[in-house]
Amino acid sequence: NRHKGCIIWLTGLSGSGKSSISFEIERLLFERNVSAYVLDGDNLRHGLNRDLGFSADDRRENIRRSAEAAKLFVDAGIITLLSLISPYRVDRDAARALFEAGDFIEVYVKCPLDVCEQRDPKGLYKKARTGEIREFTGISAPYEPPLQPEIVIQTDSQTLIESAEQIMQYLRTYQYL
Ligand code: GGZ
Repeated sequence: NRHKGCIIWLTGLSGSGKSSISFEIERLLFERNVSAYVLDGDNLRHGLNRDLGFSADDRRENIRRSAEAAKLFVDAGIITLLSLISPYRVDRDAARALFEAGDFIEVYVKCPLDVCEQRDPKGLYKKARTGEIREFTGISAPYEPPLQPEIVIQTDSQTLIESAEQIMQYLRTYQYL
C-alpha cells in the first residue's frame, strides 16, 4: 500500500503543541496502515544537530539539516511530520524550496505567547524570564508568523483531536490518503 510522501511542517512557539499534534497524527496514520514518521526538533538536537545552539545562524543550520533529513523520508513515500519552532520566515521558505510544490504543508501552530508561557511544560519560559536561558523564542528572540501557511491550528481554542482531524482532512482533500 504505497502512498505519495509529503512533509507536514509544524512551526510555532515552544509549548504551542507542535509535538503533541505530530504524534497524534502519526498514531492516526499508523491505525490506517499509512507510513508516517515524526522528526522532532528537540530530539534532532540530541543527535544530528547536537553541535547547534539557538543563534539565528545555528537555527538556520538546524532547519536546513532537518529539512534535508525529512526530504529523504518524503522521497521514500512517507508522510513526514517535522516539528520545529523554525522562527524565521526566510529559513522556512528555504526548506519549502527543497520540496515539490504541494508536498510541503506548512502548519502554523498558533497559540498566544501568554498561554504557552502558562503551560511552560519544561520550565523554560521561567528560565528565559530570569535570563538563565538566553535568545528564547517569544521572550528574547523573534518569532515571525507564517504569512500564507497551508493550515492554521489554534491550540488555545481547539482540542488535540480537532487539530489532528484538521490536518487529516487536508491530507484527504489533497489525496495524500
Ligand atoms: C527556543 C529553546 C531554546 C531557545 C531550548 N529558544 O519546547 P521545547 O523546548 O521542548 O522545544 C524547544 C526546542 C527548540 O528547538 P527547535 O529545533 O525547534 O528550534 S529552532 O527551530 O528555532 O531551531 C525548546 C528548547 O529547544 N529550547 N533553548 N533559546 N527554544
